[in-house]
Amino acid sequence: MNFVELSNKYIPIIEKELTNQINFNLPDKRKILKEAMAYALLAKGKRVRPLLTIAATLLFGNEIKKIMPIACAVEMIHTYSLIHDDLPSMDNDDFRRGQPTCHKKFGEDIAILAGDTLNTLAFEAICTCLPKYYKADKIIKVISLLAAACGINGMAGGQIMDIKGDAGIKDAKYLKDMHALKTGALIKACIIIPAILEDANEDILFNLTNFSYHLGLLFQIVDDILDSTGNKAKLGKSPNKDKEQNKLTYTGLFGIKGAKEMAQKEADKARSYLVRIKPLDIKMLLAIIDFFEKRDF
Ligand code: GRG
Repeated sequence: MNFVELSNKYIPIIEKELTNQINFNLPDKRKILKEAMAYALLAKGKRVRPLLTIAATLLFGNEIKKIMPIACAVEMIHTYSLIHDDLPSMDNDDFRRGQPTCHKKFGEDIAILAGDTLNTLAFEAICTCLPKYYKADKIIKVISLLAAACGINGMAGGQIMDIKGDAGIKDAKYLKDMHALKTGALIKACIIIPAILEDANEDILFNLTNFSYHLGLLFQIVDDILDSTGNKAKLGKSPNKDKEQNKLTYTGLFGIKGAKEMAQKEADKARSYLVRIKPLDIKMLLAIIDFFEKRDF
């Protein structure tokens, strides 16, 4: 099974569920907020975080309908982070997911609210849908883990390190820590939450935690390479932003060749932790590592 087959099989299910989750019937001005949320959420994303969530669930042979609230929640949170990251006060991007950014289309005020509302809708979806399948103590654990992955010790923490850091820092540890938080924490949550819901033992949790750490770094190193080498049509976003904004990046610090070697090492490390949890069915996660390594969008 490769990533294209995975995407063809599961993305329609993910997008149908996202559409259902956002299908509010609103009689008043809130309609425009819903429109902005749907514009960003239902645009053409790769859906790697919900795919990871499904892949981690399938390790345990679970039915995917039980994990769909989490798959939707991680995509909503990710989309909120993209909307806010694109704002003029942050990365100031005009183009995302193959279309004008949310604030370009709707204005900054509505884009900020669309991001805020996707963030809270993620947790609402979990609280509404998960009790059908899991007990309250597990759900609280999951909510706490996901909230932490988005907060000061996760995505928002990584974002501030990014905003306040620059290419002059030239510190590989700072770069790694920043990305482990900014991009890696949510990726890790996509893997660990299904494992917790399915009562994975300590050994499996240990290997999945290490796997997801290296997978997150791999994703980000390749993202840095694509920012230097990719094109707008394929990426669906503007390239060369990192250089323009004097960002601290893997390519800036190690060059494109060096960054490619690092990506390969992270992919190998991710695989090495994954094979330790055999005989669980790791095929789908292996296909995701391959895609992360070779992707050009
Ligand atoms: C605003 C709190 C806050 C955080 C923003 C993750 C993040 C933090 C910003 C995104 C900026 C960015 C381009 C980070 C690099 C890695 C990344 C998350 C890329 C975009 O994710 P993809 O490639 O996008 O999965 P699609 O559109 O395919 O979902």
